[in-house]
Amino acid sequence: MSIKTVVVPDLGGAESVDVIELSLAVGDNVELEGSLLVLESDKATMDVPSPFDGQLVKYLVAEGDTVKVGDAIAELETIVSSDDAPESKPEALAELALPPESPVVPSIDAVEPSPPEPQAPVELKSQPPAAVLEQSAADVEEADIYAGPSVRMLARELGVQLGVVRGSGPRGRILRDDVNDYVKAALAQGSSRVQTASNGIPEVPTIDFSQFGAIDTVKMTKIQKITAANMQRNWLNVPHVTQFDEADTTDMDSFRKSLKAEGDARGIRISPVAFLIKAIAIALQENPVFLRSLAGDGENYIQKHYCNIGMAVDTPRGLVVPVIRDVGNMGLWDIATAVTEFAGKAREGKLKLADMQGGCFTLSSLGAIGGNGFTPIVNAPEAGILGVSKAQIKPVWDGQEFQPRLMLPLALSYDHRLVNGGDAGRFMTQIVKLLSDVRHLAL
Ligand code: CAO
Repeated sequence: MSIKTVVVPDLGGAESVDVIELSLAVGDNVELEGSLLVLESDKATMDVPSPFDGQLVKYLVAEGDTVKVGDAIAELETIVSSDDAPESKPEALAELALPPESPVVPSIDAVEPSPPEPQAPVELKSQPPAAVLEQSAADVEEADIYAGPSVRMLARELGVQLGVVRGSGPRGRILRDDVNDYVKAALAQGSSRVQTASNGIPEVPTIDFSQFGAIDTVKMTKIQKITAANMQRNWLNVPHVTQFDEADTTDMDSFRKSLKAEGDARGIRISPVAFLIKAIAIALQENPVFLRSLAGDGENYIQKHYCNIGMAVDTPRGLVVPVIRDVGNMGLWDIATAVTEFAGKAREGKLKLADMQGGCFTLSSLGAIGGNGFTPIVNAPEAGILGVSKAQIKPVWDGQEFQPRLMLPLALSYDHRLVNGGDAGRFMTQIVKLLSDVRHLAL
């Protein structure tokens, strides 16, 4: 027996990669090709396999380290049969270096893709009934899940579908502890099954539509699948109430148009969405009940003291929600810039996962598309979402006569576990006031 150093193998073209998971504990035995650790480039994750049967002496790297080809990553004590002693193979160390042409290590691009950028991690902690959690898993395919091989193996052993487990690692990666926590939470909820296909809700029948006419079966994009799972999860978990109102945006629209010359000079286009986000930020700060999320333990709620607002963006690949951060401290021009940048990145598929995390409240504006109103689904664990439809000139009675006014339809959906009707009424009334007289936006 002797101690060998294992080095980073060929990375399939990536210059440096992050160590995202150490698969073993010191003293663990590992078989040939068993996972030693998991590396991640910006495109993919790869499992570094052990080059022989051995025992882990120590890791020479830690989770979060960045490494490159040839860096030492671990020391292994060989466990070899007498006819395969390392002494008989003086080139053993060279073999361990796994040169680029080595067939033992897969190319980094060929392994497991990183998660789709717009994926928000599926939340466990604020989602109590295991039975309800079970539903969304069926909608998220294994390949869409961000977890390393050893975590996948653990999940398989425990019968957990990773689609329902919230990842607490970097960029929402699912860690071993997340799987263990999920099982503990499921057991604590009295569920005898961690995961099943159905949760007591009558299933929609699967129909062979081709019997009625020509059809195509089209593969859903990752974004579509994740959106479907998230929407179902939110719809099933959140007791929704939707409140409607209209804001008179005649003056706001005139003011917005009056900013056009200055906007052109600054290279910034101010759309109604920037005013809406500014109004929401002010209303959130004055109605902090909308900055709450359930803690998930049934005992507490989290009160946030920051103000990040998500903006639903319609893209060819599906719906994504980038988050504009710290909006409370931003002026209209800054918000307008962020709206344009995020909408552009969203449409070009360039959003990073971090761009879509940390939201407190969401704006869904269909104003540029049309419609009188709709009931948006709360983006749990947020407490509320404002749906905005197309502003239209309507006759409004001013006490003496009808005036043509540009009326903006608003629909506020909220989680009635966190927000009462009175809270929502105050929030909505303030939004209407801010949009109807934009001087209040400056106060
Ligand atoms: N009423 C009337 N007109 C409106 C309006 C409203 N509520 N909101 C925007 N408009 C106008 C804008 O003023 C602009 O016209 P001008 O160029 O003449 O000023 C035009 O519509 C186009 O706006 P836009 O789409 O370029 O930009 P935006 O800032 O209004 O919206 C964004 C940005 C990202 C919110 C939007 O493009 C988008 O993707 N909306 C869809 C969101 C969505 O899918 N929600 C549903 C989620 S749940 O399924």
